[in-house]
Amino acid sequence: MDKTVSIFITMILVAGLGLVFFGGSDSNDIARTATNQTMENIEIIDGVQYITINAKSGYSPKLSTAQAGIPSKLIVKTNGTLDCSASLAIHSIDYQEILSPTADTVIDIGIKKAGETLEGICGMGMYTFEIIFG
Ligand SMILES: [Cu+2]
Repeated sequence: MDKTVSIFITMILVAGLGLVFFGGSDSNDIARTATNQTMENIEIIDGVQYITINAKSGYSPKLSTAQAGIPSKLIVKTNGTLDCSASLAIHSIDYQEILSPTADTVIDIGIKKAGETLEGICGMGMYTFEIIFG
């Protein structure tokens, strides 16, 4: 994904979150619905929440909102990924791996509490992604 597009998407996501956090009680439901619609990378199968992150020239989506309180797994998809986004660290769960260039890597992240965030970062610290649980 080119930089302009990913910056644009990030801006939309940040704006959406801003609505959730700062919107009044009346607009909360609308804001939540809008946020949920952008979270096409999250799927719940048999009570397990799967959050998919694509890793290639950075991570996308850079920002996800997921459900707190249910067992969750990250699926990190590489696809011909030869850049450093294949070198992934998630410090909060002591995870650090060099991913295969093309693979779906499943990482158990456990059950998160509301308000917790999980951040992934590439080996060189230039690319990040964040998942907010609520
Ligand atoms: Cu990097």
